[in-house]
Amino acid sequence: MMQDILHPDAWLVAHGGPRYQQLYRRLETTITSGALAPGTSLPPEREIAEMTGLSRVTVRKAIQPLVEAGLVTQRRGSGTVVALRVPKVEQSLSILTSFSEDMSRRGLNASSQLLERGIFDPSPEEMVALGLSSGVQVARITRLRLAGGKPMAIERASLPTDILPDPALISESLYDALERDGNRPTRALQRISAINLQTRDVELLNIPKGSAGLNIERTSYIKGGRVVEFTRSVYRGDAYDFVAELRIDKL
Ligand code: 16G
Repeated sequence: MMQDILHPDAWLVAHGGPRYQQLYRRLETTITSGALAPGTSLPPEREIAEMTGLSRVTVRKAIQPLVEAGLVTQRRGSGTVVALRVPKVEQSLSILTSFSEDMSRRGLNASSQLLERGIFDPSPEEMVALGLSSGVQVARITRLRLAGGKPMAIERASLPTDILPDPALISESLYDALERDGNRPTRALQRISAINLQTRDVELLNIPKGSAGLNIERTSYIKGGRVVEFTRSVYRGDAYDFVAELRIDKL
């Protein structure tokens, strides 16, 4: 199992950024998705280095942020263990759809109001999420998303500039544009948490101050494992239903 998780074929891509970041993301995804159960021991650094073909220094650099994020704990003598209480529980979504598709499935017409778009210097969060090397810029597109003319969500999408060289060209659906270039995501990880909406957000969404909202963070991948989208969204709490199919683990 560890062999499968760590084998570079499953996660290492040529232009996916520094290898320690790629290994970090692989381990983070495996832990937060529940594929590595709480309490599971990670192999010793030396073995991870062998399985991945990376140096021990690189392996250590990948594991350190997992310790800082509270996803694993390290104790002398017992090595590195997946934390018993992983900070956020993640539900896997069965279908990867765009806002436009979600709304049309509900019989609503999707539209957008542009808040910001262009090429910018990336924030540290964007650099890590998209695996950007230093000195590289990022494409951003921030939109108020409406359904049937009613504001539903504020979405801040960040993409590598070789995937989206000109954000100004996105007029309707981002995923349609990515699809045309053969870069539509095939897999995504999504984190959802509750928030109390900030003044600016309630104004944009046109709902009462103090309303509850959903904070949704989506990291999307294309075939081959490269991250092509990191989007942070704020949804009206009453506007989005999130359905996950659950199955018993093992009989
Ligand atoms: C969804 C995605 C967002 C994606 C957008 C593309 C969530 C939480 N987010 O809203 O990550 O960028 O769809 O929509 O579901 P579009 O193709 O209609 O522009």
